Amino acid sequence: MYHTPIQKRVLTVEDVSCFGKCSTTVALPILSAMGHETVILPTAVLSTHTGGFTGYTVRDLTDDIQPISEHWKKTGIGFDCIYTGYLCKGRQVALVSELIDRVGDERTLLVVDPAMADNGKFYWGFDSDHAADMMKLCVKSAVATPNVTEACFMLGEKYPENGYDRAFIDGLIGRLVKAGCKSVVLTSVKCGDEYGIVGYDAKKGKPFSYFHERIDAPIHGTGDVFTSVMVGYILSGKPLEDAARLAADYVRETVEVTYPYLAEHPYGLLFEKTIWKLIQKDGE
Ligand code: PXL
Repeated sequence: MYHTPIQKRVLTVEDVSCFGKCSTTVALPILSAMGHETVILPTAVLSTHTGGFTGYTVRDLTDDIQPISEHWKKTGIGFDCIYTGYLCKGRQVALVSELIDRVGDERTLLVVDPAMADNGKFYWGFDSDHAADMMKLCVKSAVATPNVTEACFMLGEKYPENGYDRAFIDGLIGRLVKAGCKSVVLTSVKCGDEYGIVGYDAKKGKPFSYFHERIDAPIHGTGDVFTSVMVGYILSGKPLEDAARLAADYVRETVEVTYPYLAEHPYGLLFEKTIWKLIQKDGE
């Protein structure tokens, strides 16, 4: 039951937003379509995600993290990957860090998406203390996937409201690595008319970037779709840069498919229309 030779097993640690497509409700279908076994640890249950909705309910599941993970440890369940996303503010982040030590081992790839902010603003309820906590988790990870806003906030810097250039982005990655991050994939990078990712592969000691023509469609959960697909490809054996490029292509195509329907479907990506492209036959 520990690690299974049949498929890779990935634990997602993030909220369940019952309505609205983000976090667990996109990670599970995507990772399953890509052939991986999924295990979930819901960090909170919300009636909807917090983008564009008001009056949503939030049940914080912080107190369940330790008993659930202790049971897994006793049962001998191991993970090829632990992928953390949206976490609640406060002691939950440290408890997730302890969970990683409890059920992860040297074979477990830790991917941290510090989902907490975008477009220069924190999501509802988050602040600079949470950004500092998320930075600690990113330092622990093998791969961190902040967007530009999250990277700035984790470094205690201001988001450049009036725009930035490529030198700023390269500097941001340099400062994250200097602070202890290993591989980094910076998402939502807007340079001129282009939109894309800039990364650093710590295994290869190599920077990389990948840009597309820009489409302005700020849709909640886009980062979750990106990281889920990237994790899926990494677990299928792709090097980080290839996995990140393929994930960026998938997100780009799915944004294009969603764009005409944004008025009636503003709360998430129409990933169900493109998910078939992620289905992989064994060995691919
Ligand atoms: O990663 C996006 C996300 C995840 N979970 C919740 C959110 C958001 C974005 O707003 O509100 C609850």
